[in-house]
Amino acid sequence: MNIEEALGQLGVTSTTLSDEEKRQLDEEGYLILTDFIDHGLLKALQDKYEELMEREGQNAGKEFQQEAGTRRLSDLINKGQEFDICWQHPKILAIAYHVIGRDFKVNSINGRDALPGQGHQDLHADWGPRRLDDLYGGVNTIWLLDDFTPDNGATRFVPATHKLAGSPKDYVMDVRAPHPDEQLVIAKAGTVFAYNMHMWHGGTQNRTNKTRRVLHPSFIAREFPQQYNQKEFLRKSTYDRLSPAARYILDVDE
Ligand SMILES: O=C(O)CCC(=O)C(=O)O
Repeated sequence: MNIEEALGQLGVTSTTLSDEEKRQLDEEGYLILTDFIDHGLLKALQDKYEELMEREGQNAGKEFQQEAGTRRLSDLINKGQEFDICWQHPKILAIAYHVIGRDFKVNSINGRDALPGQGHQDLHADWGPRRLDDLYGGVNTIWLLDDFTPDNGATRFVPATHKLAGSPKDYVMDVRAPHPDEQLVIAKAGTVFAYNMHMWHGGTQNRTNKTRRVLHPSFIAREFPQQYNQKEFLRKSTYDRLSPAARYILDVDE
C-alpha cells in the first residue's frame, strides 16, 4: 500500500478538489465547506460528544490536552465509529494530500467546546516557526457541531499567513488582540473549516450561554510523529473494523 493507493481506495479522485478549491488552499490557506455534514451524522456526533463528556467527566481530554475554560475530548479515533468519516472522507483526504503534497497520515481527532465567557486563544499556528523553504507539515479541520456566530467563540483566522516565515509573535505585538486582517468563521453547524496548519488562527470568547462544540481531525506529513502514536493507542476493536486503506492513513501497520 502507498498513499495514492490508500486515497484511491477511500474514494479520492483527480476531480475531488476543483481548481478553484486548490487555488484557494494555495493562496489563502483555507476552505470553508458548508452543508458538509448531513443532518443524521451531525446529530450522531453531537450526541456522542455529550455521551463522552458525561462518561469521562474530569478526565475528558486528558490523553492530549485539557484547556481551562473549555470542554475538550481526545483520542476520538478509538471512541466511536461515528468519527471514522471525519478522517476518511475523500474531500478531507484530498485537501490534506493537496496541501501536504506527499505521504501523510492522521495526526489526531480531538473535540473542543468553549464554555460561556471563555475560550479566547492567542493567534497561533498549529506548527512551530516556519522557514520559507519548508514544505507544509499538515492540515487541520474544524467540524462545526454548533452554529458559529459573531459572539459564540467562532474561530478567527488570518488568510494567507501560512506563507509567512516564522510565527505570529514575530509580526504581532499582542497575539491576544484582534488582528486587522482577521476573519471569523461564521457558519452553520454541519460546516467544515479546513486550513493549512501554518495559517494563523485561534478560538475566540464564547459570549453566549450555549455550547460551541467542534471536532478537530488533523493530518500531518508522514515523517512527523503523531500527537498520539496510533500504533500504541489504537484499540484492537478499532483496528479490526478498519479497512487496509484506513489503517494506512492511520499508520498502524508495520
Ligand atoms: O476550536 C477552535 O476554534 C480553534 C482551536 C485551536 O486553534 C486550538 O485549540 O489550537
